[in-house]
Amino acid sequence: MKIGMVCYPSYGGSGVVATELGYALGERGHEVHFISSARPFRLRRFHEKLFYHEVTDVSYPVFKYPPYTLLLANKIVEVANYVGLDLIHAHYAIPHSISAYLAKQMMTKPIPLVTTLHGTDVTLVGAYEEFKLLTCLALKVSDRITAVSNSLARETAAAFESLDQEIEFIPNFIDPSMYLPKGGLMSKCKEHFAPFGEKILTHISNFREVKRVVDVVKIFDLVEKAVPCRLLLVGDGPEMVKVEREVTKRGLEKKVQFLGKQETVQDILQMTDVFILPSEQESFGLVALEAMACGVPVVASRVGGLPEVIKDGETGYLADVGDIYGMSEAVLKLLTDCSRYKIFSEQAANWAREAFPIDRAVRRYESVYESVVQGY
Ligand code: GMT
Repeated sequence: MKIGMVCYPSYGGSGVVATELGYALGERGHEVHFISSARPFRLRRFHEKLFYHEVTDVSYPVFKYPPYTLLLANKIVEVANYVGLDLIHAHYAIPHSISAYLAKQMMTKPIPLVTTLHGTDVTLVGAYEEFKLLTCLALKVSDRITAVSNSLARETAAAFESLDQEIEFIPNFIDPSMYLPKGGLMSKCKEHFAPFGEKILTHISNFREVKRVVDVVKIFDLVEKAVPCRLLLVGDGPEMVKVEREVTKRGLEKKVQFLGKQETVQDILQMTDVFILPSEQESFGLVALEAMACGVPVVASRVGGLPEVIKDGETGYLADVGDIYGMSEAVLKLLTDCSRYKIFSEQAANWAREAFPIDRAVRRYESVYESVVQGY
């Protein structure tokens, strides 16, 4: 099949899911055409079956903002007509499925549309009622809708009661060969960040408010008072200034390292002892899965899809949003009990492999594609 993959290029799980899915589909003989405003950040390795089509930007005096949704629609038609796409897979209803729908009206031969929900579509509607009709349209015109967690599928069905289509749950996934547990081996890198054998806590995100990165610093401060450790903060985003201020206020500058945006996170995860994800909302939490696959237990908030990803009391611990004491106690439970830590670490690596293997997810997407193409 020839698949048009529409996704955000920026630092975030949905782009990672689209890209890894693309590589796996390419390996299975499909042709995958990424259509985005920039090259998706993990689309680096050359593959003969993978293509990238950049949406051209325009700057015209009457446009206060460049009309990205229209430019994307135009690019989708161009690619679909030229290469003969069989279907479009849009990651995010808003704006990608709307652009795809518009594109379909202009195609020489209209093709099916599969929409995958990653969470923010529905929370956006929660925050801005005016998006409800548009999101509803995006879902209605999709030939199939998938969601990355059960909780997101349920939440979407509840938010759009009038929707006839079923929302199919296909969990996010990892390629186990890319995320290997190192069993806390002392690497050169680990020695650099923790020269006296301190424990390493890590957080990776796009530093949006919803990620509650300031909580990460507060949790670290509590933990560090009991066990010598270091905090690695990976990523960048709107909350960065607040986070830096919190680190300074608490006098933690020498113990907290900001690593900025990183393309591959395996090396960082492999030297991590505990991963912290105290988000306000998280439809899945792909980075928590990546951490577990590297044998790193995760301490996170009990929201959205996180309880489906992290087994509370087996592969990590969950606490209520904002419960920094609960989360710091959970981290300490892991750091102060070697045998508990070893069990959790093994369980995390096994669970990530058993429950979220890439092969299973790719086969599920493939069968969704086959059924929409046949029914067209
Ligand atoms: O969370 C973000 O800010 C990024 C966003 C994205 O576009 O990648 O993440 C969403 O999709 C990921 C992949 O399915 C999920 O793992 C994240 O949980 C989800 N984020 C939220 O629900 C807040």
